[in-house]
Amino acid sequence: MARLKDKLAEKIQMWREEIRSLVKEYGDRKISEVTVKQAYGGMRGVKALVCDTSVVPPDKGLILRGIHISELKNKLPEEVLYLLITGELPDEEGLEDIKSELNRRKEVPEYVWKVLEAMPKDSHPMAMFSLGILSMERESVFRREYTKGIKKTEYWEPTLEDCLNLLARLPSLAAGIYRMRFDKGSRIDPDPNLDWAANYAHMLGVPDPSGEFKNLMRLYMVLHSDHEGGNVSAHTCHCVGSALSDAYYAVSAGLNGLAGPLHGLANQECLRWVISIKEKFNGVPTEEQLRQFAWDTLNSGQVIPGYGHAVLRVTDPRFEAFHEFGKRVCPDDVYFRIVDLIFKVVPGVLKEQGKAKDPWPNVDAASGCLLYHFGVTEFEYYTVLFGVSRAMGMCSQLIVSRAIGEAIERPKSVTTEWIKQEVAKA
Ligand code: CMX
Repeated sequence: MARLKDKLAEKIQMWREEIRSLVKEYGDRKISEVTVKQAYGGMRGVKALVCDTSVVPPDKGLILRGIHISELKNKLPEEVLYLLITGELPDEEGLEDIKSELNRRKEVPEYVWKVLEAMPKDSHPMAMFSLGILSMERESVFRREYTKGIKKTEYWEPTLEDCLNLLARLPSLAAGIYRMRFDKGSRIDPDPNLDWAANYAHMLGVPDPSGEFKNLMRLYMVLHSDHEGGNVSAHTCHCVGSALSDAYYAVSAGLNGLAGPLHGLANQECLRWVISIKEKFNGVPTEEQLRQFAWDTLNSGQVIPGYGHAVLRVTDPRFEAFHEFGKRVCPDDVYFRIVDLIFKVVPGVLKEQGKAKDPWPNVDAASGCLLYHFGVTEFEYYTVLFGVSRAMGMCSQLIVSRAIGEAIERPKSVTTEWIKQEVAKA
Protein backbone atom coordinates (compact mmCIF):
# COMPACT_ATOMS: atom_id res chain seq x y z
CA MET A 1 0.00 0.00 0.00
CA ALA A 2 2.47 2.64 -1.19
CA ARG A 3 0.13 5.14 -2.81
CA LEU A 4 0.29 8.44 -0.98
CA LYS A 5 -3.39 8.57 -0.09
CA ASP A 6 -3.61 4.95 1.08
CA LYS A 7 -0.44 5.29 3.14
CA LEU A 8 -1.76 8.47 4.72
CA ALA A 9 -5.14 6.87 5.53
CA GLU A 10 -3.31 4.02 7.27
CA LYS A 11 -1.14 6.43 9.28
CA ILE A 12 -4.03 8.69 10.28
CA GLN A 13 -5.76 5.91 12.22
CA MET A 14 -2.59 5.39 14.24
CA TRP A 15 -1.95 9.11 14.86
CA ARG A 16 -5.51 9.73 16.01
CA GLU A 17 -5.41 6.81 18.41
CA GLU A 18 -2.05 7.89 19.84
CA ILE A 19 -3.12 11.51 20.36
CA ARG A 20 -6.51 10.51 21.79
CA SER A 21 -4.88 8.40 24.47
CA LEU A 22 -2.16 11.01 25.20
CA VAL A 23 -4.74 13.73 25.78
CA LYS A 24 -6.98 11.38 27.77
CA GLU A 25 -4.21 10.23 30.07
CA TYR A 26 -2.01 13.33 30.33
CA GLY A 27 -4.29 16.16 29.18
CA ASP A 28 -3.56 18.31 32.25
CA ARG A 29 0.20 17.73 32.36
CA LYS A 30 2.25 20.97 32.00
CA ILE A 31 4.78 21.11 29.13
CA SER A 32 5.73 24.81 29.22
CA GLU A 33 5.55 28.05 31.15
CA VAL A 34 5.48 31.62 29.89
CA THR A 35 7.51 34.49 31.31
CA VAL A 36 6.73 38.19 30.94
CA LYS A 37 9.76 38.49 28.65
CA GLN A 38 8.42 35.75 26.38
CA ALA A 39 4.96 37.31 26.22
CA TYR A 40 6.51 40.52 24.84
CA GLY A 41 9.34 38.69 23.04
CA GLY A 42 7.63 36.85 20.22
CA MET A 43 6.70 33.87 22.46
CA ARG A 44 10.25 32.63 21.87
CA GLY A 45 10.66 29.11 23.20
CA VAL A 46 7.10 28.72 24.49
CA LYS A 47 5.98 25.16 23.79
CA ALA A 48 2.36 25.57 22.74
CA LEU A 49 2.18 24.11 19.22
CA VAL A 50 2.48 20.59 17.88
CA CYS A 51 4.27 19.90 14.58
CA ASP A 52 5.11 16.31 13.69
CA THR A 53 6.64 16.91 10.25
CA SER A 54 9.97 18.29 11.46
CA VAL A 55 12.01 19.35 14.45
CA VAL A 56 15.10 21.58 14.83
CA PRO A 57 17.28 20.58 17.79
CA PRO A 58 19.64 23.54 18.46
CA ASP A 59 22.71 21.29 18.35
CA LYS A 60 21.78 19.29 15.25
CA GLY A 61 19.64 21.32 12.88
CA LEU A 62 16.74 20.19 10.79
CA ILE A 63 15.31 16.69 11.16
CA LEU A 64 12.39 15.72 8.89
CA ARG A 65 10.20 12.94 10.30
CA GLY A 66 13.14 11.50 12.22
CA ILE A 67 15.68 11.75 9.35
CA HIS A 68 18.45 14.34 9.54
CA ILE A 69 18.48 16.73 6.56
CA SER A 70 22.06 15.73 5.70
CA GLU A 71 20.73 12.25 4.84
CA LEU A 72 18.04 13.66 2.57
CA LYS A 73 20.11 16.02 0.44
CA ASN A 74 20.28 13.59 -2.50
CA LYS A 75 16.54 12.86 -2.48
CA LEU A 76 14.00 14.37 -4.82
CA PRO A 77 11.57 16.93 -3.37
CA GLU A 78 8.74 14.52 -4.24
CA GLU A 79 10.28 11.93 -1.91
CA VAL A 80 10.63 14.52 0.83
CA LEU A 81 7.03 15.64 0.35
CA TYR A 82 5.84 12.04 0.69
CA LEU A 83 7.98 11.74 3.82
CA LEU A 84 6.61 14.96 5.34
CA ILE A 85 3.00 13.98 4.72
CA THR A 86 3.10 10.30 5.70
CA GLY A 87 6.15 10.01 7.96
CA GLU A 88 7.84 7.50 5.62
CA LEU A 89 9.99 7.75 2.51
CA PRO A 90 8.20 6.27 -0.51
CA ASP A 91 9.17 3.01 -2.16
CA GLU A 92 9.42 2.97 -5.96
CA GLU A 93 5.66 2.67 -6.42
CA GLY A 94 5.01 5.46 -3.93
CA LEU A 95 7.45 7.77 -5.68
CA GLU A 96 5.88 7.08 -9.06
CA ASP A 97 2.45 7.75 -7.56
CA ILE A 98 3.33 11.15 -6.09
CA LYS A 99 5.22 12.14 -9.25
CA SER A 100 2.28 11.31 -11.49
CA GLU A 101 -0.19 12.99 -9.08
CA LEU A 102 1.82 16.20 -9.31
CA ASN A 103 2.35 15.89 -13.03
CA ARG A 104 -1.33 15.53 -13.91
CA ARG A 105 -2.34 18.54 -11.80
CA LYS A 106 0.28 21.03 -12.97
CA GLU A 107 -1.79 23.26 -15.27
CA VAL A 108 -2.13 26.85 -13.98
CA PRO A 109 -5.59 28.26 -14.88
CA GLU A 110 -5.43 30.97 -17.53
CA TYR A 111 -7.17 33.58 -15.35
CA VAL A 112 -4.23 33.54 -12.91
CA TRP A 113 -1.96 35.04 -15.56
CA LYS A 114 -4.53 37.74 -16.27
CA VAL A 115 -4.67 38.65 -12.57
CA LEU A 116 -0.86 38.88 -12.45
CA GLU A 117 -0.63 40.84 -15.68
CA ALA A 118 -2.99 43.42 -14.18
CA MET A 119 -0.59 44.12 -11.29
CA PRO A 120 1.72 47.16 -11.46
CA LYS A 121 4.99 46.32 -13.17
CA ASP A 122 7.10 47.00 -10.07
CA SER A 123 5.08 44.69 -7.78
CA HIS A 124 7.23 42.51 -5.54
CA PRO A 125 7.51 38.93 -6.88
CA MET A 126 6.34 37.66 -3.46
CA ALA A 127 3.16 39.75 -3.69
CA MET A 128 2.59 38.29 -7.17
CA PHE A 129 3.23 34.76 -5.92
CA SER A 130 0.91 35.09 -2.94
CA LEU A 131 -1.82 36.71 -5.03
CA GLY A 132 -1.45 34.09 -7.77
CA ILE A 133 -2.15 31.41 -5.18
CA LEU A 134 -5.02 33.32 -3.61
CA SER A 135 -6.63 33.89 -7.00
CA MET A 136 -6.92 30.09 -7.38
CA GLU A 137 -9.01 29.77 -4.21
CA ARG A 138 -12.12 29.21 -6.32
CA GLU A 139 -10.62 25.81 -7.20
CA SER A 140 -10.71 24.63 -3.57
CA VAL A 141 -12.11 21.11 -3.23
CA PHE A 142 -12.13 21.53 0.56
CA ARG A 143 -14.40 24.58 0.41
CA ARG A 144 -16.77 22.82 -2.00
CA GLU A 145 -16.95 19.66 0.11
CA TYR A 146 -17.27 21.59 3.36
CA THR A 147 -20.20 23.55 1.93
CA LYS A 148 -21.83 20.24 0.99
CA GLY A 149 -21.35 19.12 4.60
CA ILE A 150 -18.63 16.49 5.04
CA LYS A 151 -17.72 14.90 8.35
CA LYS A 152 -14.83 16.29 10.41
CA THR A 153 -12.98 12.98 10.14
CA GLU A 154 -12.94 13.37 6.36
CA TYR A 155 -11.54 16.93 6.21
CA TRP A 156 -8.05 15.67 5.39
CA GLU A 157 -9.12 14.17 2.05
CA PRO A 158 -10.15 17.37 0.22
CA THR A 159 -7.25 19.15 2.00
CA LEU A 160 -4.86 16.63 0.45
CA GLU A 161 -6.52 17.27 -2.93
CA ASP A 162 -6.12 21.04 -2.55
CA CYS A 163 -2.50 20.73 -1.44
CA LEU A 164 -1.51 18.44 -4.31
CA ASN A 165 -3.25 20.71 -6.82
CA LEU A 166 -1.56 23.74 -5.34
CA LEU A 167 1.94 22.25 -5.05
CA ALA A 168 1.75 20.82 -8.56
CA ARG A 169 1.13 24.29 -9.98
CA LEU A 170 3.73 26.22 -8.00
CA PRO A 171 6.73 25.63 -10.31
CA SER A 172 4.75 26.88 -13.35
CA LEU A 173 3.30 29.79 -11.39
CA ALA A 174 6.63 30.83 -9.87
CA ALA A 175 8.58 30.43 -13.12
CA GLY A 176 5.89 32.39 -15.00
CA ILE A 177 6.23 35.21 -12.45
CA TYR A 178 10.01 35.24 -12.92
CA ARG A 179 9.70 35.56 -16.69
CA MET A 180 6.93 38.14 -16.52
CA ARG A 181 8.39 40.31 -13.78
CA PHE A 182 11.95 40.38 -15.11
CA ASP A 183 11.19 40.61 -18.86
CA LYS A 184 12.59 37.20 -19.71
CA GLY A 185 10.22 36.58 -22.62
CA SER A 186 7.18 34.37 -22.87
CA ARG A 187 6.42 31.54 -20.44
CA ILE A 188 8.06 28.15 -21.02
CA ASP A 189 5.81 25.08 -21.06
CA PRO A 190 6.50 22.35 -18.50
CA ASP A 191 8.25 19.19 -19.71
CA PRO A 192 6.20 16.16 -18.57
CA ASN A 193 9.36 14.03 -18.50
CA LEU A 194 11.07 16.12 -15.84
CA ASP A 195 10.63 15.86 -12.08
CA TRP A 196 9.02 18.69 -10.09
CA ALA A 197 12.17 20.71 -9.26
CA ALA A 198 13.92 20.08 -12.59
CA ASN A 199 10.78 21.28 -14.35
CA TYR A 200 10.89 24.46 -12.28
CA ALA A 201 14.52 24.97 -13.37
CA HIS A 202 13.52 24.30 -16.97
CA MET A 203 10.61 26.78 -16.90
CA LEU A 204 12.76 29.54 -15.37
CA GLY A 205 14.66 29.41 -18.67
CA VAL A 206 18.14 29.54 -17.10
CA PRO A 207 20.75 28.06 -19.48
CA ASP A 208 21.77 24.71 -18.02
CA PRO A 209 24.02 22.74 -20.37
CA SER A 210 25.60 20.74 -17.51
CA GLY A 211 22.29 19.96 -15.77
CA GLU A 212 23.75 21.32 -12.50
CA PHE A 213 21.16 24.09 -12.22
CA LYS A 214 18.49 21.39 -12.15
CA ASN A 215 20.49 19.66 -9.41
CA LEU A 216 20.72 22.92 -7.49
CA MET A 217 16.94 23.37 -7.71
CA ARG A 218 16.36 19.81 -6.44
CA LEU A 219 18.69 20.48 -3.50
CA TYR A 220 17.23 23.93 -2.84
CA MET A 221 13.67 22.54 -2.77
CA VAL A 222 14.65 19.76 -0.36
CA LEU A 223 16.65 21.96 2.02
CA HIS A 224 14.01 24.69 2.44
CA SER A 225 10.99 22.39 2.61
CA ASP A 226 10.12 22.54 6.32
CA HIS A 227 11.49 23.97 9.59
CA GLU A 228 9.16 23.11 12.51
CA GLY A 229 5.82 24.77 13.21
CA GLY A 230 6.69 27.94 15.12
CA ASN A 231 8.40 30.04 12.44
CA VAL A 232 6.30 32.87 11.03
CA SER A 233 5.24 31.23 7.75
CA ALA A 234 4.43 27.80 9.20
CA HIS A 235 2.64 29.26 12.18
CA THR A 236 0.64 31.71 10.06
CA CYS A 237 -0.42 28.93 7.69
CA HIS A 238 -1.41 26.80 10.67
CA CYS A 239 -3.33 29.60 12.35
CA VAL A 240 -5.28 30.57 9.21
CA GLY A 241 -5.87 26.89 8.40
CA SER A 242 -7.17 26.28 11.92
CA ALA A 243 -10.20 28.44 11.05
CA LEU A 244 -10.83 25.82 8.31
CA SER A 245 -9.82 28.33 5.69
CA ASP A 246 -8.67 26.20 2.75
CA ALA A 247 -5.09 25.60 1.59
CA TYR A 248 -5.13 28.49 -0.88
CA TYR A 249 -5.96 31.00 1.87
CA ALA A 250 -3.62 29.39 4.38
CA VAL A 251 -0.54 28.98 2.17
CA SER A 252 -0.95 32.45 0.66
CA ALA A 253 -1.07 33.87 4.21
CA GLY A 254 2.02 31.90 5.24
CA LEU A 255 3.90 33.24 2.23
CA ASN A 256 3.01 36.80 3.21
CA GLY A 257 4.95 36.13 6.43
CA LEU A 258 7.83 34.57 4.52
CA ALA A 259 8.10 37.85 2.60
CA GLY A 260 9.30 39.69 5.72
CA PRO A 261 12.95 40.78 6.03
CA LEU A 262 13.45 38.91 9.31
CA HIS A 263 12.25 35.66 7.73
CA GLY A 264 12.47 34.63 4.06
CA LEU A 265 13.64 37.94 2.66
CA ALA A 266 16.96 37.64 4.53
CA ASN A 267 18.52 35.61 1.72
CA GLN A 268 18.51 38.57 -0.65
CA GLU A 269 20.23 40.74 2.00
CA CYS A 270 22.91 38.14 2.35
CA LEU A 271 23.93 38.17 -1.29
CA ARG A 272 23.81 41.97 -1.28
CA TRP A 273 26.45 41.92 1.47
CA VAL A 274 28.63 39.48 -0.47
CA ILE A 275 28.41 41.63 -3.59
CA SER A 276 29.30 44.76 -1.64
CA ILE A 277 32.47 42.96 -0.46
CA LYS A 278 33.41 42.05 -4.01
CA GLU A 279 32.85 45.60 -5.17
CA LYS A 280 34.80 47.17 -2.33
CA PHE A 281 37.84 44.91 -2.74
CA ASN A 282 37.50 44.41 -6.47
CA GLY A 283 37.43 40.64 -5.95
CA VAL A 284 38.12 38.34 -3.01
CA PRO A 285 39.56 40.26 -0.01
CA THR A 286 42.27 39.00 2.30
CA GLU A 287 41.22 37.49 5.62
CA GLU A 288 42.31 40.64 7.42
CA GLN A 289 40.39 42.93 5.05
CA LEU A 290 37.27 40.82 5.49
CA ARG A 291 37.60 40.79 9.28
CA GLN A 292 37.74 44.59 9.26
CA PHE A 293 34.79 44.79 6.85
CA ALA A 294 32.72 42.55 9.17
CA TRP A 295 33.60 44.75 12.14
CA ASP A 296 32.64 47.86 10.14
CA THR A 297 29.25 46.28 9.40
CA LEU A 298 28.72 45.49 13.09
CA ASN A 299 29.97 48.90 14.27
CA SER A 300 27.53 50.64 11.94
CA GLY A 301 24.74 48.88 13.87
CA GLN A 302 23.90 46.29 11.21
CA VAL A 303 23.76 42.52 11.49
CA ILE A 304 25.88 40.16 9.41
CA PRO A 305 23.32 38.61 7.11
CA GLY A 306 23.29 34.82 6.87
CA TYR A 307 24.73 34.39 10.37
CA GLY A 308 22.92 33.65 13.60
CA HIS A 309 19.67 31.81 14.21
CA ALA A 310 16.73 31.96 16.57
CA VAL A 311 16.99 28.23 17.37
CA LEU A 312 20.23 26.76 15.98
CA ARG A 313 23.52 26.85 17.88
CA VAL A 314 25.69 25.07 15.29
CA THR A 315 26.48 25.56 11.58
CA ASP A 316 23.19 25.00 9.80
CA PRO A 317 23.44 21.62 8.03
CA ARG A 318 21.55 23.20 5.13
CA PHE A 319 24.42 25.70 4.78
CA GLU A 320 26.83 22.76 4.79
CA ALA A 321 24.90 21.09 1.96
CA PHE A 322 24.99 24.25 -0.20
CA HIS A 323 28.64 24.82 0.68
CA GLU A 324 29.49 21.29 -0.47
CA PHE A 325 27.53 21.83 -3.69
CA GLY A 326 29.48 25.05 -4.35
CA LYS A 327 32.81 23.35 -3.69
CA ARG A 328 31.92 20.70 -6.22
CA VAL A 329 30.29 22.82 -8.91
CA CYS A 330 31.78 26.32 -8.79
CA PRO A 331 34.83 26.43 -6.45
CA ASP A 332 36.43 29.25 -8.46
CA ASP A 333 33.38 31.50 -8.65
CA VAL A 334 34.33 34.80 -7.04
CA TYR A 335 31.10 35.05 -5.02
CA PHE A 336 31.43 31.48 -3.80
CA ARG A 337 35.04 32.15 -2.77
CA ILE A 338 33.90 35.19 -0.77
CA VAL A 339 31.16 33.11 0.91
CA ASP A 340 33.78 30.50 1.74
CA LEU A 341 36.08 33.15 3.26
CA ILE A 342 33.20 34.67 5.26
CA PHE A 343 32.61 31.22 6.75
CA LYS A 344 36.26 31.16 7.89
CA VAL A 345 36.28 34.69 9.31
CA VAL A 346 32.83 35.77 10.54
CA PRO A 347 32.13 33.19 13.28
CA GLY A 348 35.30 34.40 15.04
CA VAL A 349 34.25 38.04 14.72
CA LEU A 350 30.75 37.34 16.07
CA LYS A 351 32.20 35.33 18.96
CA GLU A 352 34.56 38.20 19.76
CA GLN A 353 31.67 40.67 19.67
CA GLY A 354 29.81 38.34 22.01
CA LYS A 355 26.22 39.33 21.20
CA ALA A 356 24.88 36.72 18.78
CA LYS A 357 23.93 33.50 20.58
CA ASP A 358 24.72 31.62 17.39
CA PRO A 359 27.82 32.85 15.50
CA TRP A 360 27.43 30.21 12.77
CA PRO A 361 26.04 30.47 9.21
CA ASN A 362 22.38 29.74 8.52
CA VAL A 363 20.89 28.44 5.25
CA ASP A 364 20.82 31.89 3.66
CA ALA A 365 24.58 32.38 3.82
CA ALA A 366 25.31 30.24 0.77
CA SER A 367 22.15 29.81 -1.31
CA GLY A 368 22.26 33.24 -2.99
CA CYS A 369 25.77 32.97 -4.42
CA LEU A 370 24.88 29.66 -6.06
CA LEU A 371 21.77 31.12 -7.70
CA TYR A 372 23.87 34.08 -8.82
CA HIS A 373 26.46 31.74 -10.30
CA PHE A 374 23.83 30.24 -12.60
CA GLY A 375 22.57 33.65 -13.69
CA VAL A 376 19.55 34.10 -11.40
CA THR A 377 20.72 37.55 -10.41
CA GLU A 378 17.38 39.11 -9.46
CA PHE A 379 17.58 39.12 -5.64
CA GLU A 380 13.98 40.11 -5.27
CA TYR A 381 13.01 36.74 -6.69
CA TYR A 382 14.93 34.61 -4.19
CA THR A 383 12.18 34.47 -1.59
CA VAL A 384 9.81 33.05 -4.22
CA LEU A 385 12.18 30.09 -4.67
CA PHE A 386 12.17 29.68 -0.89
CA GLY A 387 8.36 29.91 -0.92
CA VAL A 388 7.88 27.20 -3.56
CA SER A 389 9.91 24.86 -1.38
CA ARG A 390 8.41 25.91 1.97
CA ALA A 391 4.91 25.41 0.57
CA MET A 392 5.68 21.67 0.84
CA GLY A 393 6.12 22.01 4.60
CA MET A 394 3.13 24.30 5.03
CA CYS A 395 0.88 21.95 3.05
CA SER A 396 2.13 18.85 4.87
CA GLN A 397 1.52 20.50 8.23
CA LEU A 398 -1.96 21.54 7.12
CA ILE A 399 -2.88 18.04 5.95
CA VAL A 400 -1.64 16.50 9.21
CA SER A 401 -3.45 19.15 11.22
CA ARG A 402 -6.76 18.35 9.48
CA ALA A 403 -6.07 14.64 9.83
CA ILE A 404 -5.65 14.79 13.60
CA GLY A 405 -8.55 17.22 13.98
CA GLU A 406 -6.72 20.13 15.60
CA ALA A 407 -8.85 22.92 17.06
CA ILE A 408 -9.08 26.54 15.92
CA GLU A 409 -6.19 28.56 17.44
CA ARG A 410 -7.25 30.91 20.21
CA PRO A 411 -4.51 31.67 22.73
CA LYS A 412 -5.41 34.13 25.46
CA SER A 413 -3.97 37.62 25.19
CA VAL A 414 -3.54 39.80 28.27
CA THR A 415 -3.13 43.54 28.77
CA THR A 416 -0.02 45.29 30.11
CA GLU A 417 -2.23 46.34 33.05
CA TRP A 418 -3.00 42.66 33.78
CA ILE A 419 0.73 41.81 33.68
CA LYS A 420 1.49 44.68 36.09
CA GLN A 421 -1.13 43.42 38.52
CA GLU A 422 0.06 39.84 38.17
CA VAL A 423 3.74 40.64 38.91
CA ALA A 424 2.69 42.90 41.81
CA LYS A 425 0.94 39.91 43.47
CA ALA A 426 4.25 38.04 43.52
N1 CMX B 1 25.11 39.86 13.23
C1 CMX B 1 25.16 40.76 14.22
N2 CMX B 1 24.48 40.68 15.35
C2 CMX B 1 23.70 39.59 15.51
C3 CMX B 1 23.62 38.59 14.54
C4 CMX B 1 24.35 38.75 13.35
N3 CMX B 1 24.28 37.88 12.35
N4 CMX B 1 22.78 37.63 14.98
C5 CMX B 1 22.33 38.04 16.19
N5 CMX B 1 22.91 39.22 16.51
C6 CMX B 1 22.64 40.05 17.68
C7 CMX B 1 21.16 40.40 17.70
O1 CMX B 1 20.87 41.49 16.84
C8 CMX B 1 20.95 40.71 19.15
O2 CMX B 1 21.44 42.00 19.40
P1 CMX B 1 20.69 43.00 20.45
O3 CMX B 1 20.83 42.30 21.76
O4 CMX B 1 21.47 44.27 20.31
O5 CMX B 1 19.27 43.09 19.98
C9 CMX B 1 21.88 39.71 19.84
O6 CMX B 1 22.84 39.33 18.84
C10 CMX B 1 21.17 38.45 20.32
O7 CMX B 1 20.41 37.90 19.25
P2 CMX B 1 20.16 36.33 19.16
O8 CMX B 1 19.31 35.94 20.31
O9 CMX B 1 21.44 35.63 18.95
O10 CMX B 1 19.38 36.24 17.79
P3 CMX B 1 17.79 36.34 17.58
O11 CMX B 1 17.20 35.03 17.91
O12 CMX B 1 17.26 37.54 18.24
O13 CMX B 1 17.72 36.61 16.01
C11 CMX B 1 18.28 36.27 13.74
C12 CMX B 1 17.97 35.60 15.08
C13 CMX B 1 18.39 35.21 12.65
C14 CMX B 1 17.12 37.24 13.35
C15 CMX B 1 19.60 37.04 13.89
O14 CMX B 1 20.66 36.15 14.16
C16 CMX B 1 19.95 37.90 12.67
O15 CMX B 1 19.48 39.02 12.56
N6 CMX B 1 20.77 37.33 11.72
C17 CMX B 1 21.07 38.01 10.50
C18 CMX B 1 19.90 37.93 9.53
C19 CMX B 1 19.71 36.52 9.01
O16 CMX B 1 20.66 35.86 8.62
N7 CMX B 1 18.46 36.07 8.96
C20 CMX B 1 18.17 34.73 8.37
C21 CMX B 1 17.49 33.81 9.34
C22 CMX B 1 17.35 32.45 8.72
C23 CMX B 1 16.14 31.70 9.20
O17 CMX B 1 15.24 32.28 9.86
O18 CMX B 1 16.07 30.50 8.89
